[in-house]
Amino acid sequence: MENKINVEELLKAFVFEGELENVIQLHDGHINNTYRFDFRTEDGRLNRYLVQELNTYVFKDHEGLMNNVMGVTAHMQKKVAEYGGDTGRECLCVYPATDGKPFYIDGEGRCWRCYNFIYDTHSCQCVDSAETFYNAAKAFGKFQQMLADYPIDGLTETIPNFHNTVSRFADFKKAVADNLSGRADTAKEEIEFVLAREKDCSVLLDLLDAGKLPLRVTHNDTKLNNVMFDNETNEGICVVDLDTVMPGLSLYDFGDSIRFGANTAAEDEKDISKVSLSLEFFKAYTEGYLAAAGKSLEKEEINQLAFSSKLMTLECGMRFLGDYINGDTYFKTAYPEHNLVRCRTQFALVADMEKKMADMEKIVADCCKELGI
Ligand code: GN1
Ligand code: MG
Repeated sequence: MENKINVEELLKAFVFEGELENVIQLHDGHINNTYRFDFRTEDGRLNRYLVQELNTYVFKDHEGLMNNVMGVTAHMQKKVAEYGGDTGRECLCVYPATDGKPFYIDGEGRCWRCYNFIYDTHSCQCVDSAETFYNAAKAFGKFQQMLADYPIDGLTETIPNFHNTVSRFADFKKAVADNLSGRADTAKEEIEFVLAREKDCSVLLDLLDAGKLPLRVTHNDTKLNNVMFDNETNEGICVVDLDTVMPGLSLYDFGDSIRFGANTAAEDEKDISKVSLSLEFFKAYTEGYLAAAGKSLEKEEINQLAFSSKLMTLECGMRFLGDYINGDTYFKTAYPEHNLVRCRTQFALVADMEKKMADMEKIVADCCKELGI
């Protein structure tokens, strides 16, 4: 579905170079609306920009959020420059609005921001080879390393309790009790699946409270399609979608990557028999991630890698199901049962991970041995 946008107004809101040739909507995420603006300069160059409408229903504090994004992108720009990388391609950069603010509020109250377009790259909607997933892992591992010395206290929580699975579980139970859409009856089995796993929800938070897991600056939405891959080398060169960069656990990022990328089926596959955890892809990601970030991880972070994959999958499934029962107010959906279909793939994946937990743990242990961690 294309959204109506006021291009004329946006042309005045930001500084673009050249004559506008094209506006194309990109359909990658479930939350924001993203467009590519193409301009032609007088000397014939093609100039592209990424213009994005922030979903302010989901992100209530756009100023705090853009403050995070400005800080984090400036920090990464500096790091990339230090190692002699290409600052135009290896990190995002915010182009401020003409009034100097990092965002623009249009006449209808919609919030917009403008980023550099990362040339000669593509995103992937599913893992096509172990190598691609290995490269994604290295990119997220490197991202974590680049932000390791970023001051955590300077970050606003853009969505409070985003990966607090205990509070997610409470929200879920409330959604079932309120049953705003009247749909709870159509998802009895799925609701039971979640309720039976309550005790999993507190495992990581208990370890955090006990001081066994460190709080870090994390991405918190490490879907495969949030990495841009170089068209020639297939290296993951830039991590995008920085709206949820906040203090968190490294395990949230690892687990969410596995949830999306090591699934043998799409997140919204209707045929549940196609869903399973690919141990090959799990191994590839674990190798890439530990190679990039392993030496800076603490023992308990490594111990929980396999479990975090299951937990993040359960959490996401619970959010999809909660949204279905709430009447689809959060995630974009293409048809009425979309969130129900999505939660079913997540729960099928959780069930398969439960069967394969010992294999996953062994893969982590073997990788650590190989890398001398
Ligand atoms: C959303 O925007 P997108 O599609 O990258 C969501 C994630 C979910 C994901 C599920 C802010 O990510 O938390 O894991 O959908 N982002 C937000 O596909 O809620
Ligand atoms: Mg995204």
